[in-house]
Amino acid sequence: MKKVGFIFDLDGVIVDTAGYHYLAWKKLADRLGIPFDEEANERFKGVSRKRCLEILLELGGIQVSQEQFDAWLVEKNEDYLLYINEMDASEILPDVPKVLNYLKDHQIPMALGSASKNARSILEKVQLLPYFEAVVDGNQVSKAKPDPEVFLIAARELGVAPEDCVVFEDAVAGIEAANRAGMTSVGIGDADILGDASYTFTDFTKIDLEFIKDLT
Ligand code: B16
Ligand code: MG
Repeated sequence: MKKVGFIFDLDGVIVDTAGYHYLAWKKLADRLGIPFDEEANERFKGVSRKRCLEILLELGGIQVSQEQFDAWLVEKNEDYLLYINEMDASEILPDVPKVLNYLKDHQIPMALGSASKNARSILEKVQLLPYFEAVVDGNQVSKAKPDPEVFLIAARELGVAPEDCVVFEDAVAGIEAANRAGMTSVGIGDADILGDASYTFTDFTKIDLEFIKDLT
């Protein structure tokens, strides 16, 4: 039997931390007088923290020194962590454990592939860290999605060939990264937006375990 690996994005796939990112960015935006709403926050999904701040400052037409830029990155993350520290297993998105438990029971290796530098502590908070053989996050990756780097590192750490990996992603850039890595891509969200994915589901409640079995 060929060895397959499953790779999961974090925000928007396993948990919905976008709301907490929004609250933390909104606080900074309000303080700087930059108009920022949930629609603008859509542009931040799957994007690195540094790139998010660059976009925010572009929205406000603000240019700052590297020192100030770095200080605001720290400030935003400290506010974000106040929310993350309150997270528990109740925040795992519906039916995600159904799929993770199936894979675990069948000894199919799993990895996380996320842009977040807080990924490991979020997994710990929601008690899912033991499920993952590899956690590849914003600390290890130098090229952001849509570059396939994050998923290629995850495949290497799992010891599985890229073409035998399946990626679950909610962001367009993440689907592109998975496709460029030569992996099977499963889009979680709107099929009209994630049209380049090999398969799409609105959420995990729509995923049948027969579908997972067929991919293994
Ligand atoms: P952090 P994902 C991404 O998570 C978020 O979607 C994105 O909004 C965030 O800016 C990025 O992580 C970095 O997060 O500030 O915690 O390093 O979808 O790649 O799991
Ligand atoms: Mg995501």
